[in-house]
Formats: sequence, C-alpha cells, structure tokens
Amino acid sequence: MTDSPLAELSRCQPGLRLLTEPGELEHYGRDWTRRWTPDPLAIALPASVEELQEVVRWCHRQRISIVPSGGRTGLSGGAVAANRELVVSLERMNRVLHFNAVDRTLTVQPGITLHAVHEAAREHGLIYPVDFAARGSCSIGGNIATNAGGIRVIRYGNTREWIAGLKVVTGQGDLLELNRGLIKNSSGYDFRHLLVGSEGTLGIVAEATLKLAAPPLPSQVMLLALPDMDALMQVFSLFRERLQLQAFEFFTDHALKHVLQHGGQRAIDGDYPYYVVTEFDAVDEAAQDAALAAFEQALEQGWVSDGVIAQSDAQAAALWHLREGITESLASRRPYKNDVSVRISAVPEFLREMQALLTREYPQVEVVWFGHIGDGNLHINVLRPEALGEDAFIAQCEHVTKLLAATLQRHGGSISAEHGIGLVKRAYLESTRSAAEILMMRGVKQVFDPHGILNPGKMFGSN
Ligand code: 2HG
Ligand code: ZN
Repeated sequence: MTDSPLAELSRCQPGLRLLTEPGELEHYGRDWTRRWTPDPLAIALPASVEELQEVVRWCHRQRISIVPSGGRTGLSGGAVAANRELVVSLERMNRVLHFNAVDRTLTVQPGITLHAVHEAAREHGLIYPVDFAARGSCSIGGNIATNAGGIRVIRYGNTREWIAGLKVVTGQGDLLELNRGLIKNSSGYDFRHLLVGSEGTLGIVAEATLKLAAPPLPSQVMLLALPDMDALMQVFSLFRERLQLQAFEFFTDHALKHVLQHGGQRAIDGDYPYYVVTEFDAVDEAAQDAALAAFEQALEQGWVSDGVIAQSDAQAAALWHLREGITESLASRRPYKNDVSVRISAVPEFLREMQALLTREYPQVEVVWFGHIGDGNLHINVLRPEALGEDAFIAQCEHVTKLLAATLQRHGGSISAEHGIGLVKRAYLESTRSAAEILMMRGVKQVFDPHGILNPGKMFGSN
C-alpha cells in the first residue's frame, strides 16, 4: 500500500511540524479577503532554511502545490489556499539574524513582522522606513512578495528600494543568494528585483537583508478638510513645493464616518467631502512657519476649508488613526477592493473619470475611497448592500472593475498599485501588462518553477 502524501511527507521529514486540524486549515488557508473557502491539504511550518528547502523539494517531486504564507494580511487572495495546496507558513522563521552597523543592514528571517523589524532597527538608532497599518500582523516575506508600499512611499519608496539581499528557495528547492547586500553589483540579471513583487510564484523568501536609514527629522502631522476633489492635487502641489513631505494621504467623508463609528476621534467639526492627513519635516520654527503659511495660502485659495495641526504625539497618532483605521473599520463588511495607480500628473483627469464611472455604475452602493494620493495610488472599497446577494455583488463589482481597467489603460495606470494581483485581479492583468510581457512573465515562471507548484492560479489564472 502506498502512503498518503502527508504520511509520506512526515516519513521523509520526521522533524517537520505539520498542522491538519480543521480550525488550523481554515486559519492558514485564508487571507484578509475572506472571499474563498479555505481548503488546504495541510500546513507545514519549517523552522530553518534547510527544512524549507526539503519541503519544496518534496513538493517538487510529488507535484504538490504550495501556497507560501506570511501574515496573510493580503487583500488580493495571494495567500489563499482553496485547492488542497500545502500551505508553507514561515511563521516559525521569525528572528532577526544579524545587524551590520557598517553596512547599515538588518538580516531577518521571512516570518518576522514588519513591526518587529521597526523595533529592531530602532534599537540600533536607525529605521526601516516602509510602513503601513498592518505592521503588527504582516510579515516581511509577504511585504517582499507584494513589493508593499504604504504611507511613506512619497519619501522612501516601496519595499523594493530597501532590499539589499535575498535568499530564495526556487520551485525546485534550490537556494539562491541574491545580491548579498552589495550596493554595486553590475554582474548580469538582478533576480532580487524579479523576486520582489512576484507573489510567491517564483520562489519563497528564506532570508532578507534590509537596508536601514537614519531616523527622519522631527515632524508635524496636519489634518486638512477640503471642499472638492479638484482641491486635492492643488493642495498636494503647494505642500510638496513648500514642505519636505513624509506622507500625504487622503480619504473621503464616507471613510471618516466608518472610522468614527469604530472609535476614531473627530478632529475637525463640520462635514467636508475630502480630507488629507499629511506629515512633513518640522525641524525648527522656520519650518513650522512655512507649514502654517502653506496652510493659509491654501485657505485663501479656497482649496482648504479647515485644518488642525497635532500638538502632541498622542494627537498626531489620533489624526493618523483617521486614515490608518479605514481598512479595519470596514473589515466586517468584506468590501470588494480596487487598488489602482496612475502617474501623479495623470491623477486629476483620472480622478474625474473614475468618480463619474463609480457614480454611474454604483448608484445604490456605498463606495469608500482613500489612499496614497501623493503616489498616484487610490484604494476603492465597495460595500455590499444588504439586499444584494454575495454573487450578484461580486459580478457587479467585476463588471465595474473591467470598466475601471479600461480607464486605467487609457491613462497608462496599473490595476494593482501595491496589493498584488493574487486571485482578485488576475482577470485584469492584461489591462496593465502587454501580451508580450505576460508571455515573458510565464516564461520566467517556468524557469524558476518548472512544475508550476509555487502558488498556482495566482497572478496568471492558470499556471
Ligand atoms: C491602506 O492603504 C492599505 O490602508 C489597505 O493599503 C487599503 O483596505 C484597503 O483597501
Ligand atoms: Zn494602501
């Protein structure tokens, strides 16, 4: 009699931790999308690079599909296991391995949370500058897999900019050591950058060497209320010209309403359609005066209706919560999400078209939008009306997404700015990438993962 695949895996790797309880399968088989019913084969939790390689080699031999798994905070279904895949959770590989003061790098295992990376950098008087609301739960491996952006991209760029080196296990179980922390390395293809944003389809991050930066200058946080959409980019241009921005984020009155209902503190009286939270360097009185002057000019121009500057760290955190608390405040509604981007110069025209499209196509539906407007990145969260069934709702949203994708295409934008393609957006990849590009992407996938075992069905549809 032949072993069942799992019994065979246990026999080959007796030390490997495997989970198979229904509750565990559900927990590790889903991400924050909550759209698919989790149905993994089992959960493997390797504790070392060697164990990870062994698992992948076994899957390669047995043609068993793998879903690499970090904090599963993804919003595109990239970490969903709904087809009897083996979830390979990196949760036990969560340590800081090495700090190099000369190189200013931190080498970490993939399962470490972003928050723990921030803490580790801070202990050495430095920062790891990529930051966003899921910091306490997301893992650095997942951040790398999606080239995560967040709230400080305007100053520091995306995750990609902060990867000095990667150890990666390919679909055959080989270990690649990519770039080894070098600043200069002009020796052919830089696979490190191919792996960043590859959503677990090319390899599994086994170790990452992160660049660190000097802490930012003292800053101030300001909340602005705006009278209309056109004012958004006017204020952004003005503030970017006058101030050293660390962040420039926007949200609508709908978003604010949900955060306030979930414990957020109202900071501006009155109702306005748009809000901006911005953080900028404020080293001395002159810098603070410049911020005030910029605010007054925006007020005079009619681009800003009201505003408040945080007077303490606690107040700054409360203002930030109005923006960062949006996703959580909507989570129980399981919104349909779009995460789109265009070049900053295309934002005003795109916004106008997008607003007209959403108003026309979602007449009875609450649509909440917000995002990293300073990076040209908008998040659209569509809330299902109670009267509409789940399937009909998804069908309607997918229809609108098709129209949105066409609008994005006309503006040279992207259907996924920072959350990845995963399962949610695979039908729209062609709106952002040409047929020739997709063919080459598939070719690359074939080289890294000849049997197509790494995260099949993600990004391309069928691998
Ligand atoms: C954010 O910017 C995250 O807060 C989540 O990217 C966006 O929930 C969303 O749509
Ligand atoms: Zn975002």
